Amino acid sequence: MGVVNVTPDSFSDGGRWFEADAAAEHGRALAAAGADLLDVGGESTRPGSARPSAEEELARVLPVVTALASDGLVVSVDTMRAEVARAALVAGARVVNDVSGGLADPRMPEVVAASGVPFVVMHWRGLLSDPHEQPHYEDVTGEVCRELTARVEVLLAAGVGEDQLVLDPGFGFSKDAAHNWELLGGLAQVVALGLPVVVGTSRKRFLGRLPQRTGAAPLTDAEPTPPTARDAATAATSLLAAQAGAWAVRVHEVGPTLDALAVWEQTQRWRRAR
Ligand code: PMM
Repeated sequence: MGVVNVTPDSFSDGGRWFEADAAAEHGRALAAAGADLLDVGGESTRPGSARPSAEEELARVLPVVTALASDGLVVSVDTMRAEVARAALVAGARVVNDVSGGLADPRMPEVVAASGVPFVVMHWRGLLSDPHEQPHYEDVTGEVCRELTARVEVLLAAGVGEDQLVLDPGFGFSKDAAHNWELLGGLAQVVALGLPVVVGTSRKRFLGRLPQRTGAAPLTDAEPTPPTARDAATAATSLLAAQAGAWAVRVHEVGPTLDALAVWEQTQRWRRAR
């Protein structure tokens, strides 16, 4: 899944693709590099960023979804608004990706249920209410699994089909670096819930604080590397995600992840050949 952020303020690619034409061109480049799915989003979830109005979000997202879908590319829309999801589906999107897991907009479940498309249900406790939230978990992986299961039950009761549901543990959302590392190590538990799983670690802050890069211990407040310097670490997390059984990884740069997956694939092939 290649990331197409049509936002002026996303942490990871800082507004580079804010113009619709540039964003569509970027989406085409990600597809040409091997992305199977293009995730188009018009709202930054960066802590403290102001929400765009629904009109503004629609104006950002729709031209890009239309352009990419009319090229025959498979598009998901990254939105917490039912209205934006509905309009994007009409414009040709084939997947809805909601970082609130359907919590932010009470009308989201009915839009998703009526469309029958895959729905990515991400784990996030905080929504946009408190950018400085201090997440607390006794057992992050277990709690994420339980909270995702609770979302699934609500969505099924609202008429969303089980075959539509895709889970995402929500790296960096209501989670600090230690939580992210523990969750990455425990990803197989999320996969064991039995639904397809998306993993979105790409360029996230915890990957910018690897000790050999910052010269500090992993969980300190050392100055992180810039987001664009985190693609090798992202390729490594993509490989771990694939090995744990993830269905998709959401990445900004497709090449390094495909290389990492190809390395694993080759070893599997030779092992099978023996
Ligand atoms: N992360 C971001 C945005 N959307 N969607 C899913 N399903 N999973 C994620 O982890 C996720 C997401 C924030 O990252 P960005 O600003 O680089 O897009």
